[in-house]
Amino acid sequence: MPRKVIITSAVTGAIHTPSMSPHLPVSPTEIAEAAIGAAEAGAAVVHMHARHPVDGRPSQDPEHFVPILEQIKAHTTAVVNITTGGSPHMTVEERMRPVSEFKPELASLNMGSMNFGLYPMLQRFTEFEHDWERQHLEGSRDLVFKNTFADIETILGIGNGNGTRFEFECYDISHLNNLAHFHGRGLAKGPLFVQSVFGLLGGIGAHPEDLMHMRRTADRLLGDDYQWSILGAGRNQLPLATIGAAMGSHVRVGLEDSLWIGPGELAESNAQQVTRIRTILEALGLEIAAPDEAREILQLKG
Ligand code: KMH
Ligand code: ZN
Repeated sequence: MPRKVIITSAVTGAIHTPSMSPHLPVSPTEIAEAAIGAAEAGAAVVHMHARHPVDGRPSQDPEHFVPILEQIKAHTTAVVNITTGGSPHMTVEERMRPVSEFKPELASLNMGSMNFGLYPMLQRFTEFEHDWERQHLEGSRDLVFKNTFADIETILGIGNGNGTRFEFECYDISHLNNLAHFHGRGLAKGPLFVQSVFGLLGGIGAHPEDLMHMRRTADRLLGDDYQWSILGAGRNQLPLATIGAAMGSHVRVGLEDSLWIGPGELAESNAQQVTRIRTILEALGLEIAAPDEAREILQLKG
């Protein structure tokens, strides 16, 4: 069987704020429609955050997820991947709420604590409709995205108890070491879905050498018990996904990770980014995984 590439679309996230792009999905209907559009364009997995319906700030209140999840499930068979990262400004307890409530087949799990520098975006974005948006960026100068060993173990315990498997977010080499530690203890179970995150301030860079180093280290530590996926932040999204896919990875796109479709050009939708990477993958002779094929590759409960 030819290798199939899983496209994940991360549709809104908690990094970008509503004033940055008119195309960032904010209301429950916008977020759901963005996920449905991404799935129709070829995303097998949709990675989900919710936002407060009044001012668009990130929210982990399960009530804010309900209308989004209902619409996605009614219109697609995509794998729904719910965040446990929430926003780096939230407590870990807050971040876990939706996964505890909805017991999804897939959830994100951040594999280490780190600085999370969003403030460079203040150079590009200066006008904000809501006060929280500026504070969100300014506050990242003195922010630790907390993911201690105890936090990770707690989230693994919730997932393992509910049949939820994980997209392991690895922002640096040390996060692969942490993942190998939990894998060795039998708490993180293969096939591990390793999401290598490149180009966030506080994590590994976005040079092809960084990508190679991640790949070599993952191979050494995890052997063949992992499925590799690539997430390049901002302008790195398409180049790194393309390099990774040519080397055997799955790919993640979406407005959570990049607002852009080209230099200085805002993406009009998540579906546009999915279509762009899909075109590149197909030009490379690669096939796109359908949702049930992604479930098989990642051994999800369905
Ligand atoms: N925002 C991404 C860089 C999460 O939701 O758990 C990683 C992420 C984290 O998606
Ligand atoms: Zn996320």
